[in-house]
Amino acid sequence: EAQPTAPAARRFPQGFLWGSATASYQVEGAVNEDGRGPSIWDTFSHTPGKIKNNDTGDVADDHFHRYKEDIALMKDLGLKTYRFSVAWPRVFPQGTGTPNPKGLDFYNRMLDTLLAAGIQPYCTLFHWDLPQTLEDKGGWQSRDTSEAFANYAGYVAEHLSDRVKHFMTLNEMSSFVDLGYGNGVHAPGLKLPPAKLNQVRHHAVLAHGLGVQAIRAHAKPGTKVGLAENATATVPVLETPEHIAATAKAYREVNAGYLTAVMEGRYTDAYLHRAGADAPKFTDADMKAIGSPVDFVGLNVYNPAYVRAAEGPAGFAMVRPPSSFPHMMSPWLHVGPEAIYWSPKLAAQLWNIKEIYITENGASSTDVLTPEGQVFDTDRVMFFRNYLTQLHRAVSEGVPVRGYFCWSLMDNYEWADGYQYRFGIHYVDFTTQKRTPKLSAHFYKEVIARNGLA
Ligand code: GBH
Repeated sequence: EAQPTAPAARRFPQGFLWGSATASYQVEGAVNEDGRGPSIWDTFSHTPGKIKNNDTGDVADDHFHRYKEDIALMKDLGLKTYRFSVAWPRVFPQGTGTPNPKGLDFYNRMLDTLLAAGIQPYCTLFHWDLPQTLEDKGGWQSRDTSEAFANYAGYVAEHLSDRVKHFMTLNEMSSFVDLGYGNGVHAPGLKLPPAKLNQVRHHAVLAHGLGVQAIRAHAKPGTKVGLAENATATVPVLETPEHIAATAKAYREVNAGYLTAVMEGRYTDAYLHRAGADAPKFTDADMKAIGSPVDFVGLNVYNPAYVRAAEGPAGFAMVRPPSSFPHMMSPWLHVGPEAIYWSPKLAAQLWNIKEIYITENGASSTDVLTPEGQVFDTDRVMFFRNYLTQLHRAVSEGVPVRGYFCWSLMDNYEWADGYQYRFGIHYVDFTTQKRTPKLSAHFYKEVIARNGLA
């Protein structure tokens, strides 16, 4: 049945790309199939005590076998686009060297089904499942890993760019570096001292830059390249000129090791000054590669980081959320819808970006099925309605956001939180693998049909 178009005041531009996202280790399962090598997440999730309930991604959503059913869910939602990631250890089981011929077959099958459903693929090349063999040789502490990533990225782009027109190099450098190598909460579980951690950061941005170059060298003409970064979403404590100006400064500085380095091809003076003797070692050629022009920027937006104007050389100060600040089930996921207004707006202003996507946005809960088999996730619907209202505000001011990917299509393996915290708009029973659209799926379907909010 035809949905009424959203009222003009709440409508998105024609052709706005409504999507949903997943990541390989979080949904695929089938970890030993068709020659896939082990990743650091297989090792980490099988190390007792690292993950809530010792949950692993061995089966996850069994998406590897159920991709057709999952694409049918996407089609039913009316999705225009789907963001997925390729598992590096399926394609190069040892991370480098000889590719596994069966490695890309799964993605070929999946992509053919997706395109037949009229859904555009957006492909992430690294969503944290680093081949274990590379970790054994130093992982992201070694610049060889940056080179190996570029080689892998070029190979995938060469083989998939007949169907994939948008590639993202790395997902959330700041998450996998800080959590995996800084506080040890994610794989590989290291807690490196500052100098070594800064070097890992450098190798991550270098991998991005070399990856961009390799993709351009090997992909079909017209292929677009970007990244998906969870730049800390700075939000002014009040929308006054002085706090807004401080917030723009903060956005550039708190993201200096990652997005700012990529957009400017340099580390800010303040970043290098703060790091002092612990600053990363790098060459001019590294920085040139890191600053390789991108075609688009993907921003994963969740929680806000409040900023105020302050005296002193930095000109800003961060304001911690007070004790009663509302959050979703994940304690870090404070509900600050303005984050999705300010993050793309500031990025576009600071670096004159012309094409932005919200590559992730979503909310966790511990959803339960009613006896009738339904899920009334009014919490998640509230979250989406508020964030989309603020996204609409940005878009209607001319901020060049071209699409939005909700996280996630379905409940999946939430890293160190295992299966307990659910982010899906489809409920997954992890015993039977039955998928059930939640209220939020019905909500999102309406948004897509109306191209806006009611
Ligand atoms: C994204 O990260 C990921 O890309 C995605 O794979 C994930 O499923 C999704 O969001 C939901 O989490 O544990 O207190 O140290 C979101 C950004 C930044 C959120 C780091 C968790 C760790 C907080 N993440 N943060 S804590």
